[in-house]
Amino acid sequence: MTVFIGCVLLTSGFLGDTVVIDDPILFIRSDANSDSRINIADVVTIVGYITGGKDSPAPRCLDALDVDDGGTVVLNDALYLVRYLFLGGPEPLPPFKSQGLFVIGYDPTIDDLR
Ligand SMILES: [Ca+2]
Ligand SMILES: [Ca+2]
Repeated sequence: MTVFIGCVLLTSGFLGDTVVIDDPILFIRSDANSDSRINIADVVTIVGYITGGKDSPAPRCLDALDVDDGGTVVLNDALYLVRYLFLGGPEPLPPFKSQGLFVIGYDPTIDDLR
């Protein structure tokens, strides 16, 4: 079974069903491709969205792409995530991690992204 809570893929298994809970504002910041993992694929998703790559699927949650919580999705969000993943840079802004574990949450700041 595959379960999406808002923008977050929580589980995948063997039943092949998909459950979507319609709360699009719950997310993990920087999980741009909504697979509940934070890695280079999320950087690729952000760059694909910014450049309008036709092979890039539409992101489920634009807030997740806004890594620096600046209210816009721009190249700096991809660079921020690269710095975090590979150069020891700061963590993405909340909702991201709490006590070392990824957390699903709401955007603490008001912006036009969903
Ligand atoms: Ca991801
Ligand atoms: Ca941003």
